[in-house]
Amino acid sequence: MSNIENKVENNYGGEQIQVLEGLEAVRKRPGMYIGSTGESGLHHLVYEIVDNAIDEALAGFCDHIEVEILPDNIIRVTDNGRGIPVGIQPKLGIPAVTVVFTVLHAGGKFGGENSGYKVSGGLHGVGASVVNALSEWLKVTVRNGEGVYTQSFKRGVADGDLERTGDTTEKGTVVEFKADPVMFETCIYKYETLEKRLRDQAFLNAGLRITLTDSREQAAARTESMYYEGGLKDFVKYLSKNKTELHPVIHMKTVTENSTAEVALQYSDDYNTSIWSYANNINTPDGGTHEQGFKAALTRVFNEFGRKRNLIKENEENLKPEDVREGLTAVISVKVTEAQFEGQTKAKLGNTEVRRLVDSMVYEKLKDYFEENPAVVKVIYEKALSAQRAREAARKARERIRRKTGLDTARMPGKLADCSSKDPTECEIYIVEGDSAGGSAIGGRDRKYQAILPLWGKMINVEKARIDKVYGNEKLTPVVIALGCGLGEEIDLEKLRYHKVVIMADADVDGQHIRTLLLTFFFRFMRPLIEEGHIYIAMPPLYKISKGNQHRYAYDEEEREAIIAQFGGNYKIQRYKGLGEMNAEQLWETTLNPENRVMIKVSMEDAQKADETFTMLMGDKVGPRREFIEKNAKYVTDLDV
Ligand code: TSJ
Repeated sequence: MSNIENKVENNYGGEQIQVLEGLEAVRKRPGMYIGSTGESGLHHLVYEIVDNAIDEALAGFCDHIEVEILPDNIIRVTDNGRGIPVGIQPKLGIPAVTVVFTVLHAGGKFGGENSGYKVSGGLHGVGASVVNALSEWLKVTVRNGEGVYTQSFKRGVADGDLERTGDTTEKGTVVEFKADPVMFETCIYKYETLEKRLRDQAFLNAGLRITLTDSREQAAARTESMYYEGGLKDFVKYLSKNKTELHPVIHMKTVTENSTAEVALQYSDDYNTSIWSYANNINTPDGGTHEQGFKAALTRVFNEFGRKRNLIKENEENLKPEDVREGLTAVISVKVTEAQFEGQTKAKLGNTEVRRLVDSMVYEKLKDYFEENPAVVKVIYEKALSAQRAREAARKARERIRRKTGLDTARMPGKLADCSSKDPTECEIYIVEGDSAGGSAIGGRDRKYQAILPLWGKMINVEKARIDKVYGNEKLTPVVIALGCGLGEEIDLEKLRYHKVVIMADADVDGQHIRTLLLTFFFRFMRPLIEEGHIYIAMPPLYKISKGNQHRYAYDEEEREAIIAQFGGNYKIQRYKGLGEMNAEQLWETTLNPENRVMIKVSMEDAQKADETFTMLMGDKVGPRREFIEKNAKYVTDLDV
């Protein structure tokens, strides 16, 4: 007979048998209680304990929570609250703190109406007893201003009674535990994972200080103190720290008898939307009724206020939800007595009453805010109306391109020097940056199957541009029309007019730039062209070495030296600074003639790399760019060494 059953028979009454059965249930099906026994489940243990301390903070009795990752992946959570009650719980005849750690679903509930717990953040939680059951050992220390009490457990079973070990004037609770390696696939905590969740909690609970410390390795010890007096306002500021904000953060809050709703929002010059929502301090990545209420009210306020103030003219359409969300950063937090989490991952809020709660708050408060802040109204409406125009322009541009595509040469771009063949499989198009190279290329090509399209005007950064700018761009539109296959979701390779699309640009920095831009464009908007191997990069030579009437071309220094060695003395060497320096004949010989030319066939990997480099170097985020520069600067020094 097992140890546990012995204890049951010898020491415990009926209530305790239930306790042990509960404990065994947890250890038998841990996933049912903490989601998984992988990394996520492991970290869940910490959240569960911290959530209990946060409840004490919500009740107004605690303002500092310390989370430590100690050597051997032991976790210690300390708060400065009242201390878990140590008095005997009448029903079970054992101390309340012991109940918390041994009875399933006991966490926070025994406090009753007068405990000061109106809304509990731990509702999602499964209770400290589950953490206890899944820990090799756990130790709790309570200070209640009079005494110090401790009790230890092994795999959820009390290792002795609650003991009073001394006197104290201090108050607080300390819980230390070591996750049971028998139960988990990994017992190694990730600092960043804990940090993310704890920072969320610090933002969601204004004025609460949460300290995270990792002392597993002395040399790499780290600590962070997270404290945000501004709460959600600071959260929004933090989320938009790399964006250019258009106005100060707008904040609103409503408290009813058994719920609260709070929203902070700000528009930036960004084109993306980032909405974060929480219910009872738990992230709801799949949204739910609080998000629905928010979005509905936002659109309604924009349209009603806009009509009233004639910001949206009579003959104009209403703003769509996506128009009023462009550039928005928002955090929504609701607290309700009984949150219903829906969906597979319980990541969506289901409480129907919350939709109205958030909707009417956002509607009323945002309307008032608009009435009082005309300067902000001006910039926000400019933003939303320009998003609306962009949406409309994108639709029209899509239609225009759709109409223009096809084999109708009359509608081909004026700059295109088309080929005479109409068989796409043998046709090639050279996309050439700049005028003089374009001229030579037109003169030097084989006009039967080679088309030349010189590029003109200002190229846009597709990374920073809105879709309509891409569709309408003067430089890209001719490319799309000439290729004939459309773009985006409507792309149709059956209509592709040239099976070889060759990007031809100089070997210098500017050439590199236009190559990257075009590759990124193809990758983002015409990806099948790359996947099917239609995109090429021309490799014009860098040197021309002549001796008498003999000419040879070199594509790099090594080749140049080899040719010079062959020629012996008396040679002439010309370095091409750009394609524009070659005449038509030279261009044919070096770059266009299939017999001599060197081209690179672009793979998805190349394009992906161009895209990534591009996102990083041209996007809005400063961090990755600095990282890239630092990393590459380091490579240089590595080479130097
Ligand atoms: F997870 C946990 F339960 F083990 C745990 C609880 C862990 C940590 C780190 C802290 C806590 C906790 C619980 N901190 N503070 C409290 N407070 C109470 O349990 C408490 C205290 C007083 C009263 C009262 O009505 O006087 C009621 C409660 C629920």
